Order: sequence, then C-alpha cells, then structure tokens
Amino acid sequence: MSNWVRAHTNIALIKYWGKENETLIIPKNNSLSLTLDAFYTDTKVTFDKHLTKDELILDGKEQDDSALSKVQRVLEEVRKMADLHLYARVESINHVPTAAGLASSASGLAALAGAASHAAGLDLSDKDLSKLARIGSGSASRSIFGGFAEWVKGHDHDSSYAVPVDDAQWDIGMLFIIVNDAVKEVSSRDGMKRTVETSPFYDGWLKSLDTDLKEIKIAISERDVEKVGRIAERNALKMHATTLGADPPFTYWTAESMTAMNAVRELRKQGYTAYFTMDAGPNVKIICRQSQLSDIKNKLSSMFKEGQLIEAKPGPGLHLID
Ligand code: 2P0
Repeated sequence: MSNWVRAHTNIALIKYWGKENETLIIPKNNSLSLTLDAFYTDTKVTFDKHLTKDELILDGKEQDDSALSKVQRVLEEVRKMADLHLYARVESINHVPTAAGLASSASGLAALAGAASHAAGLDLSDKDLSKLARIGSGSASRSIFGGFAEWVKGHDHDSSYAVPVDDAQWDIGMLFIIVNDAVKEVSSRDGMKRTVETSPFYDGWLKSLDTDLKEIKIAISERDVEKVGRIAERNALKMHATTLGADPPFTYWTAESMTAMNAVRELRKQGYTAYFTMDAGPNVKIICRQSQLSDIKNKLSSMFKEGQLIEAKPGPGLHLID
C-alpha cells in the first residue's frame, strides 16, 4: 500500500482571523470553508533510524530550517502520540497551478497530519487528524474534510477542531482570479496578530460573526448559492476592513484586486450569481454556480489572461492515494 496522502486546499467563506492562543493555534472565532478539487498537496512521511534530523523535501527541493518549523510541530506531536523516537523525511508535492500565488499551508499541513500519523502506525479519527493539522496551521484543520467544514474554535487542544457541514454535491463552485503571484508583505500569521492587538475594528468583526455563521449554515442547508455568496462576500469585506484599522495599517488588496471585485459586481448586474471572497493576499475568488463556471470564465476572458482564471469545484477530504 502506498503511503502517500492527499489533502485539498480550502477557502473560508466565514474567515478565521485572529488567535486566542498562539502556541496551540486556538482561534478567536469559528470559521467555515469549502474544500476544493483544483488545488492539493501529496505528502509521504518516512520515519527512519538513519536520519540525524528531520528533512522536508518540497517539490523535489530540500527546504531550510525555517520552512521546517510548522512541519516539526506536527511531527513532534505524532512522535509523542506514537511514543516514537525517530526523525522523519517528509516528501511533499504541491499541485497548485504554476504561479497561482495561493497559500498551500491548508492542504500542506493537512496532508502532513495524515501522512505522519499513518507512517507512525496511528489510526486517528477525523477529529484527531483535524486537531493535529490545526497545530501546524489553523486553516489546515478544515482540509481534513471534503465539502463545507466548520472549525469550531473550542478553548484548548482537545476542543478545537473542524467538523463536516455538508458534502457540497450540488451546484456551487469557485472561479479563482489570480491577479498577483508575488510573496505577500505581511504573512497571514503576522497580519492577524497585528489586527487582534491594534485594530479598533477587531471587536466589531468578532461581534458580527455569530449572525454570519448562523445565516450561512441555513443557506448551505437550503443549497442557496445566492445567499451563501452574499454572506461570504460581506464577511470577507469585514475581515479586510479590520486590517485598515491596524497600527501600522495594512491591506492585502491591490489595484488589480479592486478591478476583479468590480468585475464580479458587473457580473451580478448582468444577472449572474457571483460574489467574491479574498484571503491574506490580492487574489479574488468568485463564488458561483458550478453550472455557470465556464460561462463566467468566458465573460472575464477579455479582462484577464487564460492562466489567471482557474475553475474549482467542491473537493474531497483527506485520503490515501495509489
Ligand atoms: C482562513 N486565513 O480562514 C483565513 C482567512 C487567511 C484569511 O487561515 O497562523 O495559514 O498558520 O494558523 O491558517 C490563513 O492563516 O494561519 C488563514 P496560521 P493560516 O482561511
């Protein structure tokens, strides 16, 4: 049997933005995401008595110690759970279209949680896999599951994990508009910390979340793409508003992001169900009907190059591959 494990990336419709506990990665709020088929990471872990340190080989290239640090949080937890005293070689391949400029920490750390626990002979439940992925990177907790997943914030390591919400096997999809593939100036980890500590808008953001979460779960149960999109767009705009109030202030938006957001508003005027969301970077993701993905892509093809527009459908949860 192969030891390669695959995890797909997810995009939050209700964003995770801020930590209650930075060491354990306990978030300030629940978040809710859609796992997607288009982007994923394959990972294999080998615990080997001949190794003298942990190694990370990403897309065929050995990574330095700074890249190893998130990975080692997960490896150490696995070694503790399995009472294993061996270093590990982690081989990982990111299947993200070239220059997509999309964060791969969600799929990467989820695949690692699956591969490392499998290699250590642990047979973890989805809940325990989600907790393990979470200590590598918060958003990875949600990539254990396919379709829609909610990361329930909890209050300690045992109570903070994601749960499946809906398999999303209905007419919903996302079109990615890749406007910029440069490395961002403020990482999401630093950006959310600065916002929690300094932005006067942060409290307003937190107060508005219960309503957004409650309403989007109803919309998902009704398979109402229009309503899901509307709530996700307003939630993303609120998250991004908090960064403008931080000290020093910052934003992930660029002029191209604004152009893309306006293009989405224009699509709505033409009668399409199309709403946008954005994460800790300038790229824009359109929430739409799966059945209209290629139509919307065609509509945008005069404004963006072919390689900038990527169609995504709901994707599966963590699984072993051949
Ligand atoms: C999310 N983001 O819910 C939010 C929305 C970015 C904006 O999760 O510090 O890489 O490793 O827990 O998971 C990106 O943050 O941060 C993120 P850490 P992570 O998808």
